[in-house]
Amino acid sequence: MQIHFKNYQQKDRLLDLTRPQIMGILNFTPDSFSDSGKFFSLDKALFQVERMLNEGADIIDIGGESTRPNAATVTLEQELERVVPLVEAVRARFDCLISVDSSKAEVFKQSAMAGADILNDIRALTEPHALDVAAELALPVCLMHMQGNPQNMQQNPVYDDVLEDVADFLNQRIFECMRAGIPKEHIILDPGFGFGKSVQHNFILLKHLKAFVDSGFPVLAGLSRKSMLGAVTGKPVEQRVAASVAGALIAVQHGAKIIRVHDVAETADMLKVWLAVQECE
Ligand code: 9MG
Repeated sequence: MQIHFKNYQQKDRLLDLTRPQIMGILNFTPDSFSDSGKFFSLDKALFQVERMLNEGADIIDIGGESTRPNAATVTLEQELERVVPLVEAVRARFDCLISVDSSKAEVFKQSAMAGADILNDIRALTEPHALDVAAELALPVCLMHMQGNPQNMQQNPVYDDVLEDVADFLNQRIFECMRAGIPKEHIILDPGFGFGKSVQHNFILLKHLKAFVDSGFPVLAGLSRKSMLGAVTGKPVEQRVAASVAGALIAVQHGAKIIRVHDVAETADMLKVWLAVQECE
């Protein structure tokens, strides 16, 4: 499975999904990359990008809006200020694939002009103009499921049947994307672990991830350090590396093609072991 596309500069790009890809997370938000709580440090962020690439990341996912439960919203101006210069700086220094984690049409547009390759949207292109801009940019898009929004999503998530409800939503978004002119071959699906789901909902989705893989679309899984792992291990976020790697392995084993992670080195080791098993007789 491969996604061929042209970036904004009309350069040929390839998202090669013949083996699972590691997407390294770079949240460029005040809690992660500020100097004395006020200024963002581009140098620190670039150092982190270089480290993730050396450790085995294939894609760097750059976001300027915290999507944690109850996170404050950011304005368009704040998000543009955070994301676009960083995309530009990463593009100037590294030949990796860059995804931009946003929901805003203007952030997608300016990030693509700065060199981003993939649009990663936790709101599945439901914000104003996002669908049309994504279609114009003709980049691969990741459509994620979320019930509610980051401010209220964990209050009391309810589903008739979590697998069916998530699949119905994603099918509807696929339909809308294709109607807007986004080619089927550019669509990536994501059930959205932790986004408006109870611990039980998340584990049902993980156990049955193959149902999404069987749709034929590449599947992205983001479990890294999430509270579903804290719920079963009893560990705080900074001690969830092993649980995150275990979750990523289960996702890959079920056919996920992109794994979104904080802990790149540990995930890369896991993938090497997984690949060795795939490649032997
Ligand atoms: C931005 N972001 C945070 N968690 C995520 C997840 O699970 N999937 C995707 N696609 N993006 C995410």
